[in-house]
Order: sequence, then structure tokens, then C-alpha cells
Amino acid sequence: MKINHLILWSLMIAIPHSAYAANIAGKVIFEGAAPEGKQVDLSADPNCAALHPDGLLAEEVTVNPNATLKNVFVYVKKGLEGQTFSPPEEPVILDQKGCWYEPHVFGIQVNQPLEILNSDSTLHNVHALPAENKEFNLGMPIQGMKVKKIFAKPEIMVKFKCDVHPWMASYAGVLEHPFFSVTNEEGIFEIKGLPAGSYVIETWHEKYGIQSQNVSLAAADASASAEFKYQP
Ligand SMILES: [Cu+2]
Repeated sequence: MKINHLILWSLMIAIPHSAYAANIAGKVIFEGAAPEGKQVDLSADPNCAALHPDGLLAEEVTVNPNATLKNVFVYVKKGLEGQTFSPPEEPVILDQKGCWYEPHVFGIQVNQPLEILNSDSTLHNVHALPAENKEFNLGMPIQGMKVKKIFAKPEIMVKFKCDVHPWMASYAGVLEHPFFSVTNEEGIFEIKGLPAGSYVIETWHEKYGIQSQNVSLAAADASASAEFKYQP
């Protein structure tokens, strides 16, 4: 009787996603000639210009030396319906540093705290422009100032801009699960700790748009790879 009760009780506990061990990893290839890097015009704020004496390259398109694309948001679009994944308490940090957002593209879970930080001694005005979530628009005049926000609904993607510095932009993918990644300096993404299943993986790039692929993970510890290709 006691044992049955214990089994029933343990089945009711939600399994933390770290209990799963299937992975999807891969690359986002850029085919064709890489567009020339664009210099950002910082002249609107001499404080910002002074922080970048050698100039600053725009991040809208960043083709890596190995012909891959950086800052592509890669996430599980379908295949997790009916499962719930509680958000981490640990915040995602969006820093305003050198009159620039760091990171340029990132993922966050619904109801996970987003900590927006001003590391500069310059006024920034962070302005989120969601379609599904609540818009906000905050002046952050003091160095070291922090503001916490959450997003209540999933949304691909929420854009942030600075109302003082028109060149500043960042994009967040807001999801109800933690299965997302952003391609790095080698064009690599990695989505870890998935349950076995059949998934639709979608990629989003600021300029080159959306692609998707089906990926199946047959076993609890399966690994699959996926390659995406963008053209200019
Ligand atoms: Cu700014």
C-alpha cells in the first residue's frame, strides 16, 4: 500500500528537463560571398563614438571566417506540445555596453527574468517592441542601473531598440521551453537535454529570415545533427 502510494506520488512530479538526454546540434552555413561589414555611424553621440576609436561593425549580418552565419536563433518550434517546462530563476542579462547591446540575439523562457543592465555612463533608453507581450520603454540614465522584466507569452522575436542611439538593436526569442540556441563564431548551435520525439526545428535570422527542418530523436539519449544554409 505504501509502495503504491510512493509510485503514484513520484509519477506526479514533473520531470526536470535536465533528466532528458537527447541532443540536436549543427551548423548554419552561409553560401556565397559574404557581404562587406557595415560601419556603424556613431556620430549622434560623441560619448559613444569615443568608446570606439577604431569604429564598430554592424551585427545585422555576421558571416564567420568558416563561412557560417552568426546570431541565428535556432529553436524547437513543434514537438513539445502538452509538456511544461518551468522557467529558470536565473535571469538572462541584456547589457548596454559601449553603446551596444550584448547579446545581439538571445533566447529566454516565458516568465524567466530578463535583467537589463546599463554598463555605460551614457543615457540609454531601452524600448521593447513586442507584438504579443507588453511593450516597455525605459530611460536608464545611470551607470550600473538594472531593471528586471518578464515576458508572459511566447514570441518570435521581440526587438529591443534604444531611443537615444538608433544603431542599437537586440532580438529575443521568447519560448515556453528551454530548447533553443544561438549560432556562435563558428556557426554552431546546440540544443541539449531534449526528450525523445519528432521535432520541427526553426531558424530565424534578422535579415535572411526563417527556415525549418524535421528532426527525429528515436531514443532518450539520441543525438541528431541538422545543417541549415542561407544565401545572400
Ligand atoms: Cu543607447
